Amino acid sequence: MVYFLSDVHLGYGTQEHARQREALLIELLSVIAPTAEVLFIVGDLFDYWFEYRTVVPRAFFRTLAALDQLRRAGTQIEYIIGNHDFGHHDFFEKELGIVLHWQDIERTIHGKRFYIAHGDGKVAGDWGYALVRPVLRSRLANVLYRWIHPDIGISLARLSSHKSRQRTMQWDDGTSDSLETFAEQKICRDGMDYVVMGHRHRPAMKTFSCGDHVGTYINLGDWMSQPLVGMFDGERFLLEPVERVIASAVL
Ligand SMILES: [Mn+2]
Repeated sequence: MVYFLSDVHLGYGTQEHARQREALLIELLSVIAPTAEVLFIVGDLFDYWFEYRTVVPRAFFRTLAALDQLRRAGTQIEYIIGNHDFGHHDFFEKELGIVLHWQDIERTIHGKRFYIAHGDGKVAGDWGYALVRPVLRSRLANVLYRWIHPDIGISLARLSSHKSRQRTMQWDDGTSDSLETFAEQKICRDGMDYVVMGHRHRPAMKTFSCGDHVGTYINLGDWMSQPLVGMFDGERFLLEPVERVIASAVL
């Protein structure tokens, strides 16, 4: 089984809610371990992340340990960086053996073509972010930022993340969905079977038919409103509530 999750936004909200979300994630990671060939983290796992050469944010150590355990159980983990958790360096790769991607990826899974992207920079009205994205992600900005004391640097990352999310929520006006348009292009123009994204904070599963080709766009939603996990068994793609996946694994 191949699993997909995105926009968990660990660290967001009251400490109680953040901890609940984290506990749910950790439970999910442990129940999928026996069946998970691959886990794709489709961005914004953390509400903020900034790491230094020798320091990582302590608030997430439980999740880091759970990811480590899943890796040791033999699951391959690929992590597409989102717009909230771009402060990565090499901790995930070097300490956890998780493959980090700074760009969208394409994979063939059980003969089906997948296009996997967080979705930032694709939403209409996101042009402000499209302009600052290369700056935020630049090597120079990263190096300079690392000169700030971690207690201050990580607080700043947290603060700027809060601003960024307020913006993301404003797109949720229901008038147009450019991620859907993007997905349709990937399916109809590039022949993808599945396009999996997050970022929009609104779950979706929509099939597009073009000629004799049929493809499906999946949006994984977000964990603040309804924690979901995408599951592909080689035949079907399911978008399931995390609680249900945990409950059925326990039975
Ligand atoms: Mn997000």
